[in-house]
Amino acid sequence: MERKTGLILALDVTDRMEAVAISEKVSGYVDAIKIGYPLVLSTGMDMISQLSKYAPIIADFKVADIPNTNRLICEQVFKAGADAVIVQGFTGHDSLEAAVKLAKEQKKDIYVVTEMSHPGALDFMQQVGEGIAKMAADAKASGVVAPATRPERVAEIRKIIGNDLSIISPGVGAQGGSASDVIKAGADWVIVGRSIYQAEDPAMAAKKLVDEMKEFI
Ligand code: NUP
Repeated sequence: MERKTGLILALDVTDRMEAVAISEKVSGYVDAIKIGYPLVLSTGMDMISQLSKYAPIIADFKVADIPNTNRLICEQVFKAGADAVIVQGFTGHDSLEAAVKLAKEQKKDIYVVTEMSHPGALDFMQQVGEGIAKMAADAKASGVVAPATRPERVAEIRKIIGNDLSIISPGVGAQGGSASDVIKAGADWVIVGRSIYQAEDPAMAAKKLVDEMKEFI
């Protein structure tokens, strides 16, 4: 994925027309559009190819299964036109390696969730976040998903993975994180949903974020 603005739109709307309208409005400000279960379950898998004309598509299905099933799922998602898939890391190295192997064969990307951005991630996930980051680097994944709500953790994770992997970081705006703070801490992209798609003017909201990050990118 090429970094021009540092912004990824999380398009968690459930209406096809709205999804297309917002994508059209913000396409000049985003490097990718992340879609997940809310949009795909309500509109269908063909939403992926429909939106791919506006920006590369990251499919946030947080895939978390045995190696063979991970491979089968990623195969279908890439076939539908996605450029990248987000997988969970807690399933371990073999599940991750199966997804990465397939992605490399197809010149696609896998992003691995290390520690999630919501408060409940402290219950279990944070304890294993660093180990997952190391595993993602060993498996040569394209990058990791790390929390904009905790820039200090993003800085830790950056130390572990080095500069070969990217960090894409959700939690800006509605969840309380700051775009410029997390970019300064070492993230390559911020992932932003509600603050853009629920804004009165989504293009203006996206532009504001891009302007905020500009000097740190
Ligand atoms: O740790 C994570 N936190 C998170 O919010 C991992 C994610 N994939 N996400 C996703 O990022 C979440 O499912 C949503 O699609 C987006 C953040 O949206 P918002 O809080 O900006 O509306």
